[in-house]
Amino acid sequence: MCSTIAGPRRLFDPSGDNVILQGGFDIACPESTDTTDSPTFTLDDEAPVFDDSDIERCADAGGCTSIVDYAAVTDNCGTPTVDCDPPSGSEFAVGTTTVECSAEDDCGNTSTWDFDVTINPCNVVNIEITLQGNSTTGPDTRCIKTVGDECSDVVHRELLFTDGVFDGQIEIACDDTSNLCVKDEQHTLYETSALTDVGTEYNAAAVTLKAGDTNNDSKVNIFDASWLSATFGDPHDPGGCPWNGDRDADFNNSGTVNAPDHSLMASNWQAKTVCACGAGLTGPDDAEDVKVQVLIGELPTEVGNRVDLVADGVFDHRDVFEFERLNGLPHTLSAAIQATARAQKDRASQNPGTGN
Ligand SMILES: [Ca+2]
Ligand SMILES: [Ca+2]
Ligand SMILES: [Ca+2]
Ligand SMILES: [Ca+2]
Repeated sequence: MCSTIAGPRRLFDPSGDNVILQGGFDIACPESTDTTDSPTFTLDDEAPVFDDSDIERCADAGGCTSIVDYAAVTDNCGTPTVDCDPPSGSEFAVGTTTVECSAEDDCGNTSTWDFDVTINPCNVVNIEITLQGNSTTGPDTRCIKTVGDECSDVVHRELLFTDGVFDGQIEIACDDTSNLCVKDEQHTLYETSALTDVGTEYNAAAVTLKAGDTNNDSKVNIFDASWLSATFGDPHDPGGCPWNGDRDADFNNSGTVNAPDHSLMASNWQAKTVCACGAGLTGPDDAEDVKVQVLIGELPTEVGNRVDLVADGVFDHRDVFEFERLNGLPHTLSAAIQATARAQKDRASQNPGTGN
């Protein structure tokens, strides 16, 4: 502890390093060491020491400012008085602000310093994303697109998945954001994750991205089935980030388009998703009237040339059935497509004149 020592009672030793006090003192500056005749005190001539590291971070969740507390100042003796402009605990806007501080210890030693506080225009989101059916053991990178409220703040980022799961932090534009819509444009449908503001960060609800959307229209439909059939047995296509438009039906990330990918598409047949802001579906929303067949001429040439196994100029459940038979697959996808076709036929017969 430090204290000012009254003049009449203090004596300086010849070296100038110590203060020799005549007996009877119980407080002094700084710590005392008893001697036979009198306490001896080392003079505190050390100024307070500060952590002058610059601070850089995203804004606090929910906006574009951040409350910043500064590191504590230390001293060899007691707790110094600190004065900063702006003071610790101030709210900082996006940009760089220089903070100027001074400190004084109990013995009048002072120090001054400055450092920069930089707030970047981002908010941190803690999120867990699971890729449905992903069979990869170990780490693997996928290109994930995120979309904020009002379909704003669209970002494509490579995320490292381990055993099909990404569990970590991403940064989004600083804003009051309620939902994050998440998609692997090359492989999956959108899923919406609700954000909870927990102070400095957002916590996002965990999402599982459903496989099967190869053409990025947020529906698992006949076009995706044609691509699965055309590329069955092919190696996966990296596709870049942002997604470069190359299609890849390797949903389970095994390295090739194979039986598990067929199974995933069959289980998600007719699934579709749309973001809370409306982003997602492209083209006509034919959810009530899902296409169950497509003219071969409507398909890309490299696909059309490979999928019309029952050569009749259209791609439908019959071709999928034959594709499944040739590759030893269960007839789950063809059955699903055929069931949709039957349902459409029934609806059309009940509501004549409203069909397509
Ligand atoms: Ca000191
Ligand atoms: Ca699709
Ligand atoms: Ca695969
Ligand atoms: Ca056909």
